[in-house]
Amino acid sequence: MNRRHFLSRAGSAIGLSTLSPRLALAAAPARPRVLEARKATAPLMGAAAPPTAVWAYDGQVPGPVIRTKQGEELRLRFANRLGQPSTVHWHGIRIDNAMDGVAGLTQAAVPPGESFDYVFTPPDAGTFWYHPHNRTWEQMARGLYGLLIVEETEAPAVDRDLALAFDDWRLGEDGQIDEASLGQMRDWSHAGRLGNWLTVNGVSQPEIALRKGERLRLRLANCCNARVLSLRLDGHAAWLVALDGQPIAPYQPEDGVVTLAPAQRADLIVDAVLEPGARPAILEVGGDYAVETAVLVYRPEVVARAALLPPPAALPDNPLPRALDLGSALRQELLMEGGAMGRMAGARHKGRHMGMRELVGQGMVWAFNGTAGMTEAPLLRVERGRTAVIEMINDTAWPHALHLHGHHFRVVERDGRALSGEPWRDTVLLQRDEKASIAFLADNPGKWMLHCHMLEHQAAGMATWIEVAG
Ligand SMILES: [Cu+2]
Repeated sequence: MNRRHFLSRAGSAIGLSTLSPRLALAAAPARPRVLEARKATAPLMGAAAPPTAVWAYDGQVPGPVIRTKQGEELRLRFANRLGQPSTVHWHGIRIDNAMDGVAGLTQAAVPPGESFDYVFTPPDAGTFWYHPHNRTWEQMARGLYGLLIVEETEAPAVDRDLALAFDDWRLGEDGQIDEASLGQMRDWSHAGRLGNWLTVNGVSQPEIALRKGERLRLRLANCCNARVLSLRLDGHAAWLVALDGQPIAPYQPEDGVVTLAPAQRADLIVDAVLEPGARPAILEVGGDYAVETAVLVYRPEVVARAALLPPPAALPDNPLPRALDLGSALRQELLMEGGAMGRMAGARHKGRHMGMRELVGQGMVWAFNGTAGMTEAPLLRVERGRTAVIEMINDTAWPHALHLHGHHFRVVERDGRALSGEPWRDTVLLQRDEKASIAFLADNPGKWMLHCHMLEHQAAGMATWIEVAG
């Protein structure tokens, strides 16, 4: 009896008597895990203050940490219970194009009340994250984001693996999200929406317990709309072991500072060397300030070690391209223009040229190669298997964080200096007036966005796409 025949008889009296519950369970397709976006509240200002109304995945901010294993299929049913259409983008995953979650490019936005099944197998282990890719500037500002951790088959030996999602919120005096400023052109044409309230995993200045002698893996993710974070763990020499999910040769950064543009991640290995009672902070540092974002609290107990821990080994390699053939690469310039204090006089939008005044009326203030916003044709069309180089020129008075979907890339040139062996990244920070060339192997077919991850810049024109043919 073949399988179909067997199943078709299962409902009959004879079938039922021969079908054990165990077989019935095994035959049922695996139910996907549901990830539901809905309105919720979160105690952003602390337990003593009234909670903040947010939009959240599964009712929590950040959304649940989704943990999976490298090479294993992940099935997630996104259920949209918001009042507006949404999608889920799996940031940094070299994913099948149809699962990339970009509304209007790889899928239609999921209407309120409907759902969409995301099924993909992450090729790379590392620290990734997820967020909407429809009205991202609003939906993320309201709380929709979460971490996606893909575990190595052979994970490094650590006592604890801590994932920390950093976010800055713009809250009013009442502790609620400042809605009046959503979409405000002053933010869009300047640095983007900068918050006035910083949280780590949805909590302001959380205390994280640890014990002397432990080895920690710290996964830091910048989930802010637009703020660049420079983070330093006080009192410890941390090893940087991965950036944007991809392993690097471990090293201890100068001054201990790790700078993360919006959407960037860093994995650190930290040995807890302080004494019980110590309270070192993870600081966000600038030229003349240091803010405590979270505090590590050493517990009275100590983990005894027979010997000092050796420096951490490199994380296992991910299946990234072996070589980038720069000599035969397809090259494309990307001129970034616009914004406050810029020189841009106008740009193409909706198929015709507009002056600045008209552009601003359309909510546009930035342009790539003279065009504001998405175009019918891609910026670049490249055959599968070829190396592509995008020469980015930041001709604006602002930093930008350029994110390429579906691929990791290396920076191969900065301000005219050739670089080799730079880390694989999915997001790169360009300072004002800076130039940087990125190279990647176009090995993932489909339509892939390339945009500024300062979400207000993206919404106001800094968005384009490339196509990998084949
Ligand atoms: Cu930008």
